[in-house]
Amino acid sequence: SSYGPSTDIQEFHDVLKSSKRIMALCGAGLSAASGLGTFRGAGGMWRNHKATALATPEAFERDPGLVWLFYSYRRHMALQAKPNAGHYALVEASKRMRSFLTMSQNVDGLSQRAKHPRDQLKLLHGSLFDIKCFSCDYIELNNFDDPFHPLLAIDSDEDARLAAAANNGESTKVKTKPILPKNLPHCPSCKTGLLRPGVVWFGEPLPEDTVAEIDSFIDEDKVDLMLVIGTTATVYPAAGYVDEARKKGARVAVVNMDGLDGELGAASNLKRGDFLFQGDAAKILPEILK
Ligand code: BJW
Ligand code: ZN
Repeated sequence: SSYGPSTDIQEFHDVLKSSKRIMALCGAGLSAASGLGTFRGAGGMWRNHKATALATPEAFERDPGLVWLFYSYRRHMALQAKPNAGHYALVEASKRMRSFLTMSQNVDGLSQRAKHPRDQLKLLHGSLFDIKCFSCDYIELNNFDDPFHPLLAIDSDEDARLAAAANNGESTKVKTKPILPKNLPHCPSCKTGLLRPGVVWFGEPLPEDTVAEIDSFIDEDKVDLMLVIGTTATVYPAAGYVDEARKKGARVAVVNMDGLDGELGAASNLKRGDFLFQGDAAKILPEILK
């Protein structure tokens, strides 16, 4: 309706040009054009498991081998993938506008590989390539071993085929060969804990320093524009930043595939003065951030 969000690129350019402080919240849809799956809707399955059901400490305690195989597949796919034009458009805009803070929920490392200015990129949910101990504080950054451990080698073509079938609604009965926990990689520091991917699972706190840096950016001054890119904005506290930016005066611009359909956190309450660009972020971001 005429009271809904604008889809006018020229109007968005005017807002962008006059914006001094900008934030972006990114999600899995930013990397979709690079060939990586999303969590909800089409793309949210691995073998016969929901991706979100594997992203919990409880799943890891129940079957660490299964959860590791899922992350081994994700590490492999992310390493094979390349940053897309959406990642690069964010990098270019960030270099032009130093008060542009990007918060990414993605763990795939693609923004880093696109050379996003480090101090303007906040990783909310960690990284597939950080390795932590499930029991102690041990952490190793930037481990790109693929596979991470010989037992975690996966047939990525077969997994990709199964994912495509499951996401098509076909029932895929896959029996994943169990891996005994004692055979999984253990912590070099405490020796007893299992190693795990350095991502943030449901029920776990986001990195404290990262949250503090974002809070201080928001507290510092008003925010002019909040971009919500390729995310359903249904996972907290990440999704909460959209409202926090709004409270600081920001207009909201949503870029995603679903538009106003579905049960979207961020796009469901767009108002006059806001923007909605429906489609592929790899195509839209270079156009709107020019
Ligand atoms: C395209 C596209 C294209 C497609 N172009 N677009 C308040 C209320 C209710 C619940 C809670 C609350 N606060 C906390 C909670 C609990 C929970 C939570 O939020 N639950 C909700 C589900 C309700 N939150 C937590 O548990 C968080 N921790 C926490 O709160 O800790 C508190 C604590 C404090 C102190 C001590 C202890 C605890 C942690 C949340 C961690 C989320 N982790 C995951 C997994 C990360 C590892 C991994 O990658 O495996 O993060 S879950 C998963 O969801 C992943 C994602 O980052 C996240 C968001 O998903 P995303 O990116 O939005 O993907 P999708 O699939 O949802 O959306 C894709 C979008 O792309 C769609 O919009 C498409 O249209 C679009 N798209 N193709 C553009 N080509
Ligand atoms: Zn340990």
